[in-house]
Amino acid sequence: MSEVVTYNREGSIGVITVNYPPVNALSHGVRSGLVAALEQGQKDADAKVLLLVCEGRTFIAGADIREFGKPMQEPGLAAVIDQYENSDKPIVAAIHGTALGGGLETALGCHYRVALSSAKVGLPEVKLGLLPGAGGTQRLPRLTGAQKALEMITTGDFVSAKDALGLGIVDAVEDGSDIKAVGLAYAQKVADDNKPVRRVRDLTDKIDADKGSDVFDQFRAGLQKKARGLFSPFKCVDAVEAAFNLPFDDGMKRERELFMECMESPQRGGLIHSFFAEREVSKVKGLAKDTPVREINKVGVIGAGTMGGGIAMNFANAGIPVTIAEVKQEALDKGLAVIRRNYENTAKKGRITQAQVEERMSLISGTLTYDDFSDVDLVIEAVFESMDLKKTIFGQLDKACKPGAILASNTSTLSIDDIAAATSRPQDVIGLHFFSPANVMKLLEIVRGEKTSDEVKATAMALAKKIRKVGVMVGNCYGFVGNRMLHKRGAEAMALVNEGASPQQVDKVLTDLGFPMGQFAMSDLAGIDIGYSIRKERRKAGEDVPASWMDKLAEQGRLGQKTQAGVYKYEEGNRKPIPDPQVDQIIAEFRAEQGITSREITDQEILERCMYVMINEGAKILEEGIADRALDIDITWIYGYGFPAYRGGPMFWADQVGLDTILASVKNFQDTVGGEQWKPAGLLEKLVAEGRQFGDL
Ligand code: T1G
Repeated sequence: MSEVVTYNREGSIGVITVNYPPVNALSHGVRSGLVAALEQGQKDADAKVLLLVCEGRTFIAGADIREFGKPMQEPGLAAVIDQYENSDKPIVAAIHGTALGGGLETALGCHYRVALSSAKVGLPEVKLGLLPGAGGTQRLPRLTGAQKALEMITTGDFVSAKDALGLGIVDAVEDGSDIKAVGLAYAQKVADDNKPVRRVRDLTDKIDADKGSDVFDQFRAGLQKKARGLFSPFKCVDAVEAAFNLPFDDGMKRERELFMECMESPQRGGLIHSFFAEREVSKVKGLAKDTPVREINKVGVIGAGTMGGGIAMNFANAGIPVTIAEVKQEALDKGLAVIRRNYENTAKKGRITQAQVEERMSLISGTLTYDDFSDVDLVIEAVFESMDLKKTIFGQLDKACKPGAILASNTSTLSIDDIAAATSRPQDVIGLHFFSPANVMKLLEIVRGEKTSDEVKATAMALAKKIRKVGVMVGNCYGFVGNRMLHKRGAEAMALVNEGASPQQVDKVLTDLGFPMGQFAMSDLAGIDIGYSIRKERRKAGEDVPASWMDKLAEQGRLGQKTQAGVYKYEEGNRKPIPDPQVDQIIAEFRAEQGITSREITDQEILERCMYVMINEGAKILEEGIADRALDIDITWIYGYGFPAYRGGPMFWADQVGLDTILASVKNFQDTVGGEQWKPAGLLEKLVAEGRQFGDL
């Protein structure tokens, strides 16, 4: 008898119970256990109806993703589900938590489905670069019709139990939390009413209704934009369409073929790496799981600008009262008005209700004095990048805030240790680096200072989860992980334009790689003045920062999208970057001033210089322990800088390209381009010498 799947009978109901923590994934053990338990139920003459139910926090949450890429062990899931569907005794699936992927497919192989009202169902395989490979693309549309099946399968979004009932995916929804009791009651009713076996595969009305529909081509057209660069969403449409053009068994064969194409796509590896990496980053090296965490029930934010406002919204969204401090009433009123406008825009899109707008606004207040921070548990400073100003503010917070309050900075480049040194409690100082727009971007770069206590680190990691961010713990250095690598890429992009490339050529190489926008379009979004003031700050600090044609843009008031002209020009109300011959002229004049003769530059050189300089810097960041693991860098770039998740992040991508190839190119640029950025990282040389990868670290 399998350890993870058991069979017993309660009255006339044969109960098949899966118990394989944490999420009852369909490992080989669970699949073979399901078959053995079914056979027991079939043989049990006193069992009139069978019930499939799971222990723990959820119904089956899918195939065991850890088994992907390994040799497939029989029985395969499709075969298991076939046996359930062909049972001559009705089988009821009782769903709690999340019935996902192969889990929902298994439930669709059963004859009746009952769910708790708190449950969710979904086919999220597309998020792993796959498609439902055990009948989901053939059985789901037989219940929901083409449109909804395509929506669920191409987005992978979960559906609530209530909506699943409306769509015919489940037959009943019950309140409460005791799924076994709900399942037994429903199965008893099936037995008492002598309800027949009802196989989803036999349902045809929804298929007939949508046969020949152009909904499939509409979806393909829509995916051109929404799923740019992705492989599996298009295969999902092909598979669902097969359900409308082929008999069930042929549709299943077609689904299998398409599933295998997705399995062989490199995107599957990238997306599955991203899935597990996102979960691994929450386990910080050297931070014990049971490190005490402080309560964060009241928060202060300094600065009601774009970042401060967005940061405050995260806490209000999580139900935590937040007070924003500003120096002038006018700036405070403006900041609060922007927040209300953002919420009302979200309500207009139907994503929240007006009542929720009011509820969240009621959690946000303003002040002109730090005295109002005397009882907050956390303060986040979000003022512009000036070390002097930040030191002044932290000195004042040190006096105003209660003992045990966490003092955090949203700085994106400056030293957390220097800021902490302006207080008497450096152990309570940490960097909480949000990304713009702060209420949207999922990444929270959590910067530990030399003296930051474990309790404060653990509190910051827990807080990230509470405000629905992906928290990545990194060490303190200029630009931390994300911006430090971005600055290297930015400098190479600038150098490539100085030498002869055009901004749009560089940006196209990056968007073709899968970034949502290129280096220069990003500068226009962030504001040319941001980089300009940082360069000025660094020159003032005596650093040798090279001349830049971007400074000329700033000095001519071309600050980017906000002035409808930066590196690109923009039409009123449109964010589409349009190349501007005036900028080509400015760049040509700059080259002449610098005595540069421009040359033809290939896309491949642009790709290598923009990406390999980042990889080399990433290796230095790992060497220095600023990032503990390559996956910390991957998640930072996926959730903070739009690196395509289907490539797994920069370090995972580097392993796919081949570290020997990258090292050879780095060494070539060390000779031809020069500069510290092209000095090969010791770690990169070591890994190549040992034939290892970043993923092995
Ligand atoms: N396989 C293996 N491990 C899994 C897993 C899975 N399917 N799902 C979760 N885990 C692990 C996860 O790594 C973590 O481990 C722990 O469980 C808790 O997860 C044939 C091809 C279910 C909504 O895509 O979306 O079926 O870090 O931290 O926030 O068609 O996990 O503790 O060691 O995420 O409460 C389709 C993926 C598979 C669902 C729970 N299924 N999972 O979220 O906890 S493909 C999915 C989730 C498939 C068939 C195909 C979420 C969750 P650790 P967690 P959570």
